[in-house]
Amino acid sequence: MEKTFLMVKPDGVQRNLIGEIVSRFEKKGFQLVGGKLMSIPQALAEEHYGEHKERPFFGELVDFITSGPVFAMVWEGENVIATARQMMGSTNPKDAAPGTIRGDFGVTVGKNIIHGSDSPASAEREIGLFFKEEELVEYAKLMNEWIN
Ligand code: RTP
Ligand code: MG
Repeated sequence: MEKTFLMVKPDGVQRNLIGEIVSRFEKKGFQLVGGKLMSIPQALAEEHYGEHKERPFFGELVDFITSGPVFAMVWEGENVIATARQMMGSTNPKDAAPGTIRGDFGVTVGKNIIHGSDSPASAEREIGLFFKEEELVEYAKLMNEWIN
């Protein structure tokens, strides 16, 4: 079953949005298989956002993501990578549709509340960066029979 890496960014934690965000993915029908509140070390932040190293906002991005605790999660489900991105909305909250997380709760691109892997390759890479194998829990939910 497909897995993705999602993370409530420091602004989402400060604004008490962890529960709201977890609730949206639970209600959608995805399954939480890993989660932890953590502070991101500088080196991990730079590696996580490595694809943006040459961008002018890289320094700000790393400073922001290390500025306070984040809630890191792994979610599982059919097409969860692409569907989670849709549920998050466009990168810039000004373009994000109402009903999406960024559309409902965000204002500026630098503080856009949530991160989600953008492809199967990044999901695998990011899960590996943030979670040890033994931190992920495989379990059956009878309710999934009503979804899939
Ligand atoms: P993320 O990686 O955080 O899930 O966001 P994303 O895929 O939607 O967007 P991405 O292109 O990967 O950009 C990563 C984060 O960089 C910040 N950003 N700032 N100042 C700017 O023009 C700018 N552009 C991007 C955003 O916070 C974005 O989430
Ligand atoms: Mg991205």
